[in-house]
Amino acid sequence: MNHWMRVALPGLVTVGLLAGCDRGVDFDDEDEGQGRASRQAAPERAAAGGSSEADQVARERGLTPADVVAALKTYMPSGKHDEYVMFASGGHSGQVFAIGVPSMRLLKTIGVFTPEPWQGYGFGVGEDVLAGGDFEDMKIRWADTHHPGLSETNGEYDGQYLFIADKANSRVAVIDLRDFETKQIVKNPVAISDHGGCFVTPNSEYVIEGGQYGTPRGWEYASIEEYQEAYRGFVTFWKFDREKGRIDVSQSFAMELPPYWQDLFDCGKFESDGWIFGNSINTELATGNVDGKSPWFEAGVSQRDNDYLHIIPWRKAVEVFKAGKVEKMRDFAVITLQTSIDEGLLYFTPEPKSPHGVDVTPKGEYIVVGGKLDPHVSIYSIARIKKAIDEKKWKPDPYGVPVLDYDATKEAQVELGLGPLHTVFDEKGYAYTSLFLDSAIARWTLGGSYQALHKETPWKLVTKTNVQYNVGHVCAAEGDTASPDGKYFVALNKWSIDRFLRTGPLYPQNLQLLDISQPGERMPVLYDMPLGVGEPHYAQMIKADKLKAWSIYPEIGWDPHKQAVESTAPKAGGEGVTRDGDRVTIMMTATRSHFSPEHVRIRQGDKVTWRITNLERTEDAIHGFALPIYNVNLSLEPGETATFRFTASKAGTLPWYCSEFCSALHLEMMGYLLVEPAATARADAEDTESALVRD
Ligand code: RUQ
Ligand code: CUA
Repeated sequence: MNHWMRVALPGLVTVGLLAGCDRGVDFDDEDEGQGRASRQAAPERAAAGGSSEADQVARERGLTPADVVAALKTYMPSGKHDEYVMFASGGHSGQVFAIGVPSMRLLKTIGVFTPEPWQGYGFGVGEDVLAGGDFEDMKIRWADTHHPGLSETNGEYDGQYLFIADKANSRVAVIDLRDFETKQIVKNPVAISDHGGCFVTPNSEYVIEGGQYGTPRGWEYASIEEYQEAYRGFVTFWKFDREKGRIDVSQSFAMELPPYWQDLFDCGKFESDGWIFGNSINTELATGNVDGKSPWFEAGVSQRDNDYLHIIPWRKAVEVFKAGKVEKMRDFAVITLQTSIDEGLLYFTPEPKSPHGVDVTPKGEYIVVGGKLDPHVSIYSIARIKKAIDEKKWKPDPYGVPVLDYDATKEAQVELGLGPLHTVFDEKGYAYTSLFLDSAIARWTLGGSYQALHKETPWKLVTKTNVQYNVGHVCAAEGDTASPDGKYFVALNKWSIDRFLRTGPLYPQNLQLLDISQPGERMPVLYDMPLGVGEPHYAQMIKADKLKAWSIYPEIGWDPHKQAVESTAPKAGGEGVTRDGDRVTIMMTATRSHFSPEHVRIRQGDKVTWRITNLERTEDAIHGFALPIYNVNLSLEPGETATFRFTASKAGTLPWYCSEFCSALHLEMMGYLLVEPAATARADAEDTESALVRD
């Protein structure tokens, strides 16, 4: 470890503390390699001696040499930018988090399924987007976001769009990464719950949403006793129109599956291009302790030794959909199970009981399935799968779906430890799998064409790093693309016992950053990031320079929903209030530090259309617009125009104000909405001839 013995810190002279080696402290031990648990074993071995300021700080804070290295690797000096951005699902917050890596600083929470007042999402504008996810007359304003999926070109993140699914209500959202805003939410018309979404095809032609719990088709009712016949699983193919930046529901379709509780899905690439893979966890068709005698779900769904990996040639499914061989369910095209079987769209192969996670290797040859209740990961090869299909090496399942021979499709099994779940990859030919029960990350070697990258024994465990605790998903830099970067790895831990100051019985989640840049056995934990907003499930980490986010909207009067200039938007000089009967239109502009007009006089009962344009062309010159009682709060970004509507049912004198501290005179950036009570307004109206109210 001599290479870091003399490191220059910004603003400090060469750090003397790292010369501690010279004074007999052995830094080159396995502390650094094996995470915090073992590092804590030797806190007394804090950097010794030395006289520099850094040395003194390390000593006073009781930092070990490994701590100091971790700090040096993650510290981001003021004004410097992170190399990667990780998009993490927000779990039951319904949102998405953008986090800088390696600093692990939260850059933004993106409002997706849940209203978000700072972004003015769902408080005056954005309701139409949120309403896209409603079910009939039921307003749904939360979500359990699971798997974010960045748009891809040739199997690489292209930085244009992000998709995220809601497990609770089976919905999918589209986020435009030019402004990091949610543009669309679609409700799945046939499936009630999902899990395996979102995963995109290598050129984002389709956004895949895999189902979860078996349900009656089309949100209908059927008793639990009819499970086998009336319940089904689904996988949905949402057609993405990149030009429009929207999912085209009319070109989307679902495939009906047996009610096996489909779990995760992933898309093939290169050799496996045109295929998708999904696992399942209830081929037992268990229905829980419905009669007081049957096992609880937890035992009932784990009785068989095997479940089924689902193998679907999606391009072929698209052809079948385009040929019109579909049934309509709630106006949505569905390829029935029988059609899938007849057309060769669905195959199974056994996987160890109740597995979890299915991940395609970077070059697409292999599919890795986490054992969950089995200590192995099972690796299948697409070449073997194709061969088994060609040679018809199968037996039908009870629904008639061909189940391929396990040995014919399996490439390898690697024993990793307890509770293997999800796998990501690096550039060195290693795979990384979360071990939920072991609370560890396993690094293991891939075989086949990856062999040349590491020259170690293929399909073998290399090392494990402990994490705190109960790790679910994992994320590595570009770790599920065609060309992973390695370097950084994040464990998304479900529990955080003893890691942070206590915040009551609800603990934060713990996102732990690991350094995976060195081959072999060193894979140290660098940083703990508490996240107190919701439980992130999957995350994806993209090279920051691939993101081309706007600093201001391209033109004044920009409508972010259309991503185009709105020609009728309020302009400087065109401000005012006009009336047509009881319809009032307010044309307003905002700039530092005033709204124009500053007074709006209306009458109780008026139907109000309020439009505001932010005239600013300066980066970060945001104006808010907060209006009491009427539940309005906007975020007007430079150039943005917004329109909101309400009926002025409550009379009163309401001060509105700018809710972003935009200038020294921000407190003065306000105005009055004067809503005359109905009775007074009637009397006044008789006195007034003008229908035009000008401020
Ligand atoms: S899966 S529990 Cu991403 Cu591990 Cu949802
Ligand atoms: Cu504009 Cu504060």
